[in-house]
Amino acid sequence: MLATIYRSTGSWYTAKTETGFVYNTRMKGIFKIDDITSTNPVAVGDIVDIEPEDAGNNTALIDKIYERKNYIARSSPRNKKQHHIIASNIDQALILATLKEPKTSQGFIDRCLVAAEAYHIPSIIVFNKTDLYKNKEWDVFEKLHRMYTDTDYKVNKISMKTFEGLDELKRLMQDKITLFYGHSGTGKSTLINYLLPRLELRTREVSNWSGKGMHTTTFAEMFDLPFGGRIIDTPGIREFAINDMERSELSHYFPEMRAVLNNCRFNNCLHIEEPGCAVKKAVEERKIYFERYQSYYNILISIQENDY
Ligand SMILES: Nc1nc2c(ncn2[C@@H]2O[C@H](COP(=O)(O)OP(=O)(O)O)[C@@H](O)[C@H]2O)c(=O)[nH]1
Ligand SMILES: [Mg+2]
Ligand SMILES: [Zn+2]
Repeated sequence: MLATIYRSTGSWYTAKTETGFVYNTRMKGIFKIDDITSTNPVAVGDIVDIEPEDAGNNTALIDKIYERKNYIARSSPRNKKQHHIIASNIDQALILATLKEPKTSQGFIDRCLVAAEAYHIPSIIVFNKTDLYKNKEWDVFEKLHRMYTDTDYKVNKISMKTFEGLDELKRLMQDKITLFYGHSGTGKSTLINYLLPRLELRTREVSNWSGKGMHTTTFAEMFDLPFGGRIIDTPGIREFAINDMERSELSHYFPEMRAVLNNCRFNNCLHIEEPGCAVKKAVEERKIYFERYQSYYNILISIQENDY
């Protein structure tokens, strides 16, 4: 029976069948699916075959995990070489940002975009709390809007106070699996509470309950949207694994750099001081935004630090 994993709590996984039936599932034996060292074999978003076990308890065994279209991971705090897969089969990442109370830095947005690019997931940048913006914030918004749409990212603006932009946002999310991401205070919970019907919210409260003997190793959780589609919430995840990226890979995850880097004189060009660098030339000619190049440089430096 085909099912999708909605939640993982230790060795148990909540799976929902195509007809909407929910099972508590476990792995049948141990099997390896990806060629990566992962601390968790089953992830939220995985499509699996399940075999119902005990009708009274709604339990089932997972027979098979289908190949993942994509996944996001974070490195394990104990061992940087080990990965914890947060979620899989994602259609798009929604990066929630704010320009006031609190202000999201451009650097943070770019790091999110790079991580999503590395995992082959398209991104939408959503600026929340527009009700708080004054001239100063609108100037920043216009600048960022131009920069990111020029780089072919979708940019939206919403307010959870005035409900500006929410219909358009729902249209973008309809029938898709959207991963929610943003630093705390941006209004992620407010937006999710608005999108989900009451029934889904109740499961949300239950799943966050940390009782005796229950491990709250829930790093991601999927919910059905009433208008079609699903969202994946990532509570408590501060950053996706960007730190195991090779320095030479980084520019490939900036679409505007990816478009020109084949013209660099050296094929191992890091686009810093090398002669004949097509990326730096594009920055000088203002074909690549200097601010994006700056983010590139800052991330590059942070990768170098991780090497030692
Ligand atoms: N003015 C204003 N406040 C908002 C908006 N959205 C959320 N907030 C407030 O921002 C604070 C943080 O929201 P929350 O949803 O908890 O953020 P989270 O940390 O991302 O989950 C709360 O006090 C919300 O009421 C908005 O559009 N406008
Ligand atoms: Mg929250
Ligand atoms: Zn170069």
